[in-house]
Amino acid sequence: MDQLALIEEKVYKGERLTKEEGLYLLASNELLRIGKLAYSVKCRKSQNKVYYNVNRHINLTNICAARCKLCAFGCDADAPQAYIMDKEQALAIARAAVRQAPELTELHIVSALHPDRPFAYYTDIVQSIHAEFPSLHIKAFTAVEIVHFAKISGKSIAEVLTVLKTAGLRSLPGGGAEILNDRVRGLICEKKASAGEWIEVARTAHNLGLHTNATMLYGHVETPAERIDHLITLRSLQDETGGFQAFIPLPFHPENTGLANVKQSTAWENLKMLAVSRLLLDNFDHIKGFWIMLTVPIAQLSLACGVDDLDGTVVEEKIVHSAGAKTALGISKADIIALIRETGHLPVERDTLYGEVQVHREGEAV
Ligand code: V47
Repeated sequence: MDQLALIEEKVYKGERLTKEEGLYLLASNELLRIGKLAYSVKCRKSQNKVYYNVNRHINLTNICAARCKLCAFGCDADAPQAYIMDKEQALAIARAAVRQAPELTELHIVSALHPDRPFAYYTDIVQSIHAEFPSLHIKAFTAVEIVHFAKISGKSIAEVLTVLKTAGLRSLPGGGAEILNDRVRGLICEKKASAGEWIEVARTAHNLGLHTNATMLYGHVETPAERIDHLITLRSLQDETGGFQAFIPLPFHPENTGLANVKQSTAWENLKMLAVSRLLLDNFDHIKGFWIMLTVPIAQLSLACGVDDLDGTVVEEKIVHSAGAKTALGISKADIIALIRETGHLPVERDTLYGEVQVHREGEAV
């Protein structure tokens, strides 16, 4: 039996894959077999459903003290594109978003690490949005931002999260994880939270009853082993807390970053990474194919490789568009439903915690 057949047998029996098996899969070019295997896991977990949500991204500021090499969004305060929203501007975006899409369920709020805005600036915005739109789920602040808030406020991570939770924060997005390895972080994002700090925030959030997502930014300076170690680190924490909802592999976009010479990952590599993530992360319910970073065609193909969630309508994306992404800034609900339907899956609008908002059976109006 070849090694892949042994891996297939393990997966069909529901057995956990090892680091070595993960490395074998990453190095293999049998994409169709790997994709099919990952798809069998997806079907076990979410049958023929594919999820999306109606959301809106808000980035409060791009002024950043960390200025990571991987990032084209953050800038200095005196850069021509520098901006920071005040509370009224953030509220105005939330109001406009609800006006444009009354069915909006989620605000995804992340920002740069502003050098001197106090913690109260962020809590005030969360509190004000929550007061005006109590049924909107506020998914905000990456673990990296939480570490920054702890530093500027002198509070512990648990205190920061508790204050934000009281203000109306309901869950955390998965950004800032990059590769959870300090060698890699030293090369691509040396000034921001370490791997250990990122993990500590996720653990603390889960212990406080806040669900989080996890991302992996790949396709820059990391080795295959560092990618697989990243997955296994997340899998171990998920065994401990069960607090992760979705895993989101993010292909690196080099344009306008400090790593502009890096060759961007290909469709082949992206699909394999999604499939391998589905196979290694046996304790994650959802693998998200973020269409904005993958492109719509690859996101659609990813539904045959283990992905069961395409993220949302988004409306306005800044982070990866600063780095050369050519995808649209947002997508309509009708378009996302149509592209899921075309693959033979059942489109399901979800809320942030995967509660089903609307199941789009064939022939039913959107
Ligand atoms: O944290 C930054 C990444 C992330 C680049 O949790 C880049 O539901 C590619 O985390 N090329 C932000 N990626 C996006 C993110 C996210 C997106 C959608 C859904 C969720 C979720 C989370 O984007 C950053 C960083 O890892 N990023 N620069 C770049 N040049």
